[in-house]
Amino acid sequence: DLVKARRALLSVSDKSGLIELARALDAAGVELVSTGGTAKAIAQAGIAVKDVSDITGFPEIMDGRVKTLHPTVHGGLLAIRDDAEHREAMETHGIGAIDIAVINLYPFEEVRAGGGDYASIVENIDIGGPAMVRASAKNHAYVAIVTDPADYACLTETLSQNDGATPYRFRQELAAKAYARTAAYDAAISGWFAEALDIEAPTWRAFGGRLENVMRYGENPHQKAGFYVNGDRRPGVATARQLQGKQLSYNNVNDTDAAFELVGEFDAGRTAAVAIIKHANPCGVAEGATLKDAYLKALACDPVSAFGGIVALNRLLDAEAAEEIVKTFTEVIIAPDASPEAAEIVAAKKNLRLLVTGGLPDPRAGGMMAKSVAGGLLVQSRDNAVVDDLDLKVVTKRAPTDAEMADLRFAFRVAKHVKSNAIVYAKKLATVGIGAGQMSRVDSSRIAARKALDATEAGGLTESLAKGSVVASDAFFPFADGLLAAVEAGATAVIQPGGSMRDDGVVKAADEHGIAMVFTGVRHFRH
Ligand code: 93A
Repeated sequence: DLVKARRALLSVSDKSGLIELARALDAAGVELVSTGGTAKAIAQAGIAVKDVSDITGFPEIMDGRVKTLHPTVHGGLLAIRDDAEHREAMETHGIGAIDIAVINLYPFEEVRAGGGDYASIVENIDIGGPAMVRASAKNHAYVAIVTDPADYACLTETLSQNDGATPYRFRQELAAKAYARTAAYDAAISGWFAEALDIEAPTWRAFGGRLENVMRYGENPHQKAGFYVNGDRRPGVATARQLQGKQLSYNNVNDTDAAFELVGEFDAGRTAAVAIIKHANPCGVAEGATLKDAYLKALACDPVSAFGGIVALNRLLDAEAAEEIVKTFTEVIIAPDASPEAAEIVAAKKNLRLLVTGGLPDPRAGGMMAKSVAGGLLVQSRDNAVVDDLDLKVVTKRAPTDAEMADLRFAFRVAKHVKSNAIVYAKKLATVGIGAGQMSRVDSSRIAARKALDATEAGGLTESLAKGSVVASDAFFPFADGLLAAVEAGATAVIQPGGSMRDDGVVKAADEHGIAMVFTGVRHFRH
């Protein structure tokens, strides 16, 4: 199953690593055939190369739209070498076999992400490239198809280890990768159309993505995992620069995403904000005069859970905040940027990953989210409702004070990012107790109250942190019990969507206890 490499076809838009590869192939005695720009680059480096027009006997036409779409090329890629009829066709039509294809496609994703105009995005839909990739991959019994410059070194090494030939298993693996690439490419094109035409449902096609990173394992060590990116430039885990630390794990990426999306809710011009995340739920979130202030307030909410957590900041990480964060064992820090002093402080912790994104994600932006279920994908538009845009209605006799109102907005902003059922206690723009992921709302209320007591004890305080706090609920209280649990803990104001059949009873219970309650009219389920 070894195939001796005699002839290679190279046609690449991304020319990185090209010359090195061409030189190695040439030295291994492989004949090179190439398209316009690629051939030019190879020839300029002084390496012998044939132009594809020389083998097709046909010029590149229509601005290169038609250059390799020719039987000489596709016959050379698709021929079954030990089939008598195929061999006869090759001889009759002067078709030479191609044993290696090195192809990367027109940069559709990059041009789209770079905000190219309609015509130039369309022009960057590669037709001939994917046709050759798919043909080569189909004929992997004979052809090695390389679609990623990161695999060039592996190709030359494999050739030198096998006396200038490629093994079957190697060609099979390359074929699998090739189809993943063309699938992702078409998914990106379809996703672009859907966005341009404002068709929402079909955008699930945009979830093809490109394999960015193979992880050591998935959620658990016996699961395999990879990180696929789809070209969306939203600041966050997919586009961040990792300045230091170990490779991100599957859970790291999931948690870091949750953390950064949460701090994206806090306008950096208005306030400093910090979120600490564990298992994709916040265990502490706070606004502060400075990041250090916000971090300490967030940490105080649940210092036990913060151990081994992810810390997200909405502003440039400064030295003062970095010094505090490194005192607690932390897995990842993510921020729009980091000062050189802060980066140096973090550098003392070799394993701690530091990611910088260059900006914050826009919480109001559209876009689609997907979740896999048995047999398919569930797709929906992003929850881009922001409390500042909502028509808040006071439904109790007592209206919230200004301080309560600020905390209510804060708490509802956080509740959006807590797994349902979500109950968030907040005071002075910091969470003091969070109840997440319970099957009954009253259990979440009780857990959040219990966490507030724990935080009180951890802080060595005498008065419960829940006293004088406000409470946010991601969905309406179906009964008064959840509200009463909050009242008992010492909360004075509540924010919730409203809309229950029993709203009247819940509002009445609030009035009886002098609670101020606000309806948002918008629900924030998150699962
Ligand atoms: O315009 S195409 O869709 N038509 C073709 O026949 C064709 N053949 C190769 N694009 C085509 N290609 C692409 O050209 C390759 O996929 C590669 O991305 C690029 C290389 O062109 P050059 O060698 O001129 O830089």
